Amino acid sequence: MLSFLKRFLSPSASADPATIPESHQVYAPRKTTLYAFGDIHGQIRQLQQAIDSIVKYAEDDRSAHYRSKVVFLGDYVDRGEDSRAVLDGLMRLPTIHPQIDWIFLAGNHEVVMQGFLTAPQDHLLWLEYGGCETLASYGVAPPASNAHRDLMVARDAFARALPPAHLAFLQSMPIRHLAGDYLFVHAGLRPGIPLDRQSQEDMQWIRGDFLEQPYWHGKCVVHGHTIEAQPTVLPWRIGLDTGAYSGSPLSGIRLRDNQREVLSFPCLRPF
Ligand SMILES: [Mn+2]
Repeated sequence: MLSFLKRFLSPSASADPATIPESHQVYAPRKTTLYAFGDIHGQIRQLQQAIDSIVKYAEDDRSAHYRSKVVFLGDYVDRGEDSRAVLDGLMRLPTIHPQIDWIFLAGNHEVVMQGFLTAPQDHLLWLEYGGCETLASYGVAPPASNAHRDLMVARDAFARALPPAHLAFLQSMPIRHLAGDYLFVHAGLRPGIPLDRQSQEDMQWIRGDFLEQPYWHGKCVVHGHTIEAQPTVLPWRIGLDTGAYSGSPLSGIRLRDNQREVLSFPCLRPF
């Protein structure tokens, strides 16, 4: 009772950057179960398992009078074979399961994919980092070379093949999401910068400067982007990119009150 009262009076963990709270002091919003999933990168079968599992969990949430909110942490496309199917599957979720709140953050791969559509010459890296697999999933041949003319041919074919609803879905994705003591973002945050002054580039691309030193950002940061062998569950950050595209599990987490449960969906295809 005392702990409930304490939480009621002071519902959020400390905002002092020098003080990292204990895990049990970090709370999901009241009466809401949060779910988050790391980088999917075109792995439709693991995504489907994750969705089936969430839908079951959400029934439990409902009977316990909790709302269910699911945050996908970005990087839906590239590297894996089924980027198109992954985007298709994700964008339908709010219609199929309206009882669940669905949030789809933009990862750096979603940014670069859209960059290729506007200025392919400036986004050649996309082709090296899995963009050719995404083009193939839309039935588009990769550029024959990096010559401007070949790039424009591939870009135009991609623009024709990409359904307007997919483009609108990509353009609608927020960069970050706040819920209780948790901040969801694709890559991480820059230490020493207030939450409302973090740059979009850092939130979608940062690695070492965020990961190397424990730092309390005023929220526990739930992120993907940098592959780790296991989900990393620390008081100040939760890293969920376990490299699903390379035959490893797709990782997620379930956050309710001050409890944390790791979710794991193994690769089913031969690798
Ligand atoms: Mn990624």
